[in-house]
Amino acid sequence: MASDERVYLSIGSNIHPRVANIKQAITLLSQLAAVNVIAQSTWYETEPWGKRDQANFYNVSVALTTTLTPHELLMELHAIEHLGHRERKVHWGPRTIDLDIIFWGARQIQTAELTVPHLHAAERNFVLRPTAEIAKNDPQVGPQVQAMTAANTDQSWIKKVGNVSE
Ligand code: A4P
Ligand code: MG
Repeated sequence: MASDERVYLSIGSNIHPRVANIKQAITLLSQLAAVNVIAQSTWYETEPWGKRDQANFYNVSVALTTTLTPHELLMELHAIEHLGHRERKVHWGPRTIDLDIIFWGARQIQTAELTVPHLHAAERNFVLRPTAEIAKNDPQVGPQVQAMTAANTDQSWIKKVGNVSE
């Protein structure tokens, strides 16, 4: 049975078709027997963060429970990125699909391959805004998002997308 500890992912794409790329990733996630997707934020279009001379992103956050270990979930996320034709060329550069683990309940994880909370979560509107929407009532993650949001100085724009057609 899945633990009631909630895991939050940030999902992004800035290569056409952005919506289809993200929808495919969420479908593949929800098809994993060991993963239960329980919430999805609204859709946002966001200014590229870090490396600004690239196309705008679409970003959403999702909440899930899972019986997988953090390492096992990361391997599944890489497999989904692979199916989404993700290529690792430029750090913070354009990508068809990117799935990052932002929070894992109250856990602090620091291994060679995984840092949770995500290293840049506290500095990114495109992570904090959608995650706050779905973490409000989570006693483990809600307060973390609130504290990060209060201290966040990110100036990048982020806007809700009413009609996700592309
Ligand atoms: N890794 C460590 N911690 C984590 C974690 N919490 N979740 C390791 C996922 N992966 C984690 O990632 C490199 C390695 O990070 C992984 O193999 C994993 O072991 P990557 O996705 O292959 O490389 P990258 O994308 O070039 O670097 P990085 O640091 O992951 O970039 P980010 O942080 O993913 O940022 N602007 C907007 N508006 N929206 C975006 O979605 N995304 C990025 C990418 C930059 N700017 C953006 C957006
Ligand atoms: Mg990544």
